[in-house]
Amino acid sequence: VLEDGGERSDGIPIKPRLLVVSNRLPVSAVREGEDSWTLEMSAGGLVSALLGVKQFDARWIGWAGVKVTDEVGQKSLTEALAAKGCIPVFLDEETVHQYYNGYCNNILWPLFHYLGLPKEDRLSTTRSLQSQFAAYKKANQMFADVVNKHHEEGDVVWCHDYHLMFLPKFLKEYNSKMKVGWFLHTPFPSSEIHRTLPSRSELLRAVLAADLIGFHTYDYARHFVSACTRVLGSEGVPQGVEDQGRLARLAVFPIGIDSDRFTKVLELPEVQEHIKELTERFAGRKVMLGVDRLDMIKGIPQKILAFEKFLEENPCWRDKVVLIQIAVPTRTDVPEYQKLTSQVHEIVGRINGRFGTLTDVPIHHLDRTLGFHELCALYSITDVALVTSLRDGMNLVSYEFVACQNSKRGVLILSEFAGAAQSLGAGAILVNPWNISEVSAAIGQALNMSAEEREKRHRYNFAHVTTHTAQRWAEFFVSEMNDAVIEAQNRIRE
Ligand code: ADQ
Repeated sequence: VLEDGGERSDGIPIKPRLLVVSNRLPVSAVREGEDSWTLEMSAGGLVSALLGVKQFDARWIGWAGVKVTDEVGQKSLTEALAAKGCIPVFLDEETVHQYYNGYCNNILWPLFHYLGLPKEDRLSTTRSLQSQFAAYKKANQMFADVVNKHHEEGDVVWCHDYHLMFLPKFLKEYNSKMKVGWFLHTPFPSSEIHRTLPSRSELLRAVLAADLIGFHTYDYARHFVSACTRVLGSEGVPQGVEDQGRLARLAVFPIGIDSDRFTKVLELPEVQEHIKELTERFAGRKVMLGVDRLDMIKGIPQKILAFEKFLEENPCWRDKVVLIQIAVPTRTDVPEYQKLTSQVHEIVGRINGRFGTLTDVPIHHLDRTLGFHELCALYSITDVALVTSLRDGMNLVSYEFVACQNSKRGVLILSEFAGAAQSLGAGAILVNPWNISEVSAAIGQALNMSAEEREKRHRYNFAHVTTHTAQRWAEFFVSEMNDAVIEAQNRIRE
């Protein structure tokens, strides 16, 4: 998965070593025999972005998404992953349940996306919050143990996301000189939301142990500083946050994609073949596309309801437009996600029943991951992409769509609550995804847009996507981190 660093003849590594730490490794492991494994790439924003990062000698540390308790299994999986530059953290079932399904997915994820804390009866919530928080800390400690074991002097450790907010603190407890950065891929919510969390102070302090803290947008960084000043009484300064006599640097690093990977793949004969097939299949119809993990933050029901409204109000378009919604199921153990799946199926079934004919339906809904070639072909034949996240840290699907649109110049309808609205806003049609009428009107505007206008908007977004890449994002973060560490050392000397 990750490229080898290699050495110069004098033994000095060509590329700096980077330890990327995230909850999940970029691969999922499936056990085939006692000591044999198949490794499959997993879908997701962080994976897509870091695949584009080639300038470091990177190791990736994380959970392989599988329960392995026996020694033979752990050893063989460690070896299989090592060949891909990956190092596993083994989490037991109870920890996964309490830390991952519980505190991460049921508490932090909804809270950071403004969906609030769970609404069951308060007392049981408080009790389960306490045990899930304990499991969260325990899991973070397990990650810290593995990182510490593999850390070599000079390595840069880059911790990712809300799963690992305690990691900077635990790593610094092991070794105060370790270069530690932390980046949040989700929004950081308004301090008024964050302060409802019972463990609000501990979480903030744990993150503040990092040398550098990064966010996708200024708003998220501002919310974080407000939370620190209001909850901890720490001081916001131009470089970051000063807390208990120590400065944690804060900066904004909007993520991007490896745009070349997308533009190049479109030239491959097999992708051209896919494009031809899809074009023939949907001839005479405009294609609208949604690609999302099936998650409540992605606003999939809202998007489909807006499409229904559009069909309702524009009968002339009924047999001239199709919505393809690709929704890859995630977190399938969590009841909320199971409910969402049924809800989406129900709405799609109803609309297809209402507007479908014997030979065709207006919505093609797929509950699965698409291969990279298939996905790029689909992006490239799309006339209108619909990204209607209720909240989204950035949203890379919008970037990927733009990267694949150099021949078609399709239109992007983008939620104003996605971080990407701040970078692609000038080229996209921005919408409030909660306002079904507004989204329906945007669909009409996009489908009827003149070629000239589409060209202008596409050019703007394409220039952004191809210059603000994943590589640039990572380079910028790591170089800022080196600066932060040097600055901190100078301060100690003074
Ligand atoms: P995600 O919530 O996973 O990421 P997003 O940024 O849109 O959201 O990335 C999804 C990725 O998964 C894309 O690369 C997309 O191609 C892929 N994907 C989704 N559905 C797929 C399918 N059915 N088949 C194949 N591939 C599929 C989190 C945050 C985002 C933030 C990223 C990166 O929630 O806001 O942009 O991290 O920081």
